[in-house]
Amino acid sequence: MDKYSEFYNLLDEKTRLFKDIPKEKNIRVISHLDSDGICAASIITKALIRENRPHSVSIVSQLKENIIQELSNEKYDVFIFTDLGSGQIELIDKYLKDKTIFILDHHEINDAIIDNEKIHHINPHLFKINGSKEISGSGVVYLFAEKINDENKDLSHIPIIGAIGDNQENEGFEFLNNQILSTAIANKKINVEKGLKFFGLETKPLYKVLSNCTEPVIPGISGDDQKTIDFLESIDISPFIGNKARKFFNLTADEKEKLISALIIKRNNEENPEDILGNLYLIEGESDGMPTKDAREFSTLLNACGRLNRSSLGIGACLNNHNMKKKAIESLKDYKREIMNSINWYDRNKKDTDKIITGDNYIILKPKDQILETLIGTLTSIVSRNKKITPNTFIMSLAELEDGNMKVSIRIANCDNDTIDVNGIVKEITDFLGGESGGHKMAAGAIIDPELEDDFIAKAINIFETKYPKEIIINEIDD
Ligand SMILES: [Mn+2]
Repeated sequence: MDKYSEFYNLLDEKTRLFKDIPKEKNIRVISHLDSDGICAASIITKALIRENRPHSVSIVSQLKENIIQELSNEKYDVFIFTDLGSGQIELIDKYLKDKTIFILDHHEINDAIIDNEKIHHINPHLFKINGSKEISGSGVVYLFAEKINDENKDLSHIPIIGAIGDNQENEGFEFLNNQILSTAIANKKINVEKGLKFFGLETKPLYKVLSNCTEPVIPGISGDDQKTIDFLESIDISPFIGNKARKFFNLTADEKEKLISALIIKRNNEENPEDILGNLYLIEGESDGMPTKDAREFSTLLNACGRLNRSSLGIGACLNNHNMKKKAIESLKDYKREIMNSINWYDRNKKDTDKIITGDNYIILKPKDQILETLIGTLTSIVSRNKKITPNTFIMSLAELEDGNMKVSIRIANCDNDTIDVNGIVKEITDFLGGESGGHKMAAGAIIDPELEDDFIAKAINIFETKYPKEIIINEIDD
């Protein structure tokens, strides 16, 4: 039997066990804060409503030990963890003994593999299926929901939004995501079109979409509004009607074609001039020009709701609750404002050495409680993309969390050196000082005791200066 059949068999077996749970049992759902996690929560919510099963949902940014401990005090017998849990299965086993647990996740399994009559663990990694590329958390939940009730096929577009949120789309999807996509297309939930793959095509002015686009680059246009406007006029496409900027969907079919050809010609010295074209995943039934039309923008919308602690609006938007969808879309403004606040904090405090420490090859931000805690990683990433910062400078932020812990985020500015591994750095420090860490080579983070702040910074600076001295890094680039 191949790995996929084994995975589907496990889903069959676990849904049968799930259906045996008495209908009156109140179910506790815990999901992850990002867009995939919100998609996962939406699918399970709708599936439970369809089964007439009472439930309550919470969204968390990390499933930390204290959260699991608190859950053990709640009067629920059945817990469903979605898009998280596989890395905390030992803690779940420890605190939620005697409870019935379903873990529907796609993250790496760090701890021991536990699967017994109480803990039902569903994760593609159990069958050597790559959960970081082949299926998202919401995808796992969707397959589970589809087996509970065939009607849940009307949710099949949601795991596509989740998978895009988790960066699983790359000129199409891999096998399991593709199976789900086929269901979504067959059920008229998604329409896949080839088109310009620029972000914001549905909602942003066309000239802005083009000038903002640096990946892929459009020579002579990227980064320059005026040149973009001139370019559009030169091919007889008016960027404005009156003083209102046009959006891509406002163009006629002829204009769209003309634009695409002109962009490809502009890119004729690039490696793949046609790289501007890709799959667009358009949600059926959504209006043109709305952030809920294009699955990529929908995913950003959900992420914004999560970061603003308004996940319920994201769930409402996924489940097509008109009012909540409207509020979710309105939240994008607040999200932009919060991001601007955090960028302004950085600009304002560049010279304040209590708040921002600048060294030869590092910049350390200490916003304390001055920016929204869910945006610490986002701010660190934004600073790391600032072209004025020397490539391969470490950007590290330490900020206070509402729960009293301290969050550390670390990135590499304009990184062009793949020997740098920030996950390794963070792990080395937390192994030494204590705390939980995680991430990958280019982006990592930790949760530490705030009392460790100074020690953490000292140790980090020591590693930046001794392991990655500026001369070595720059010499490596020149090679
Ligand atoms: Mn996920």
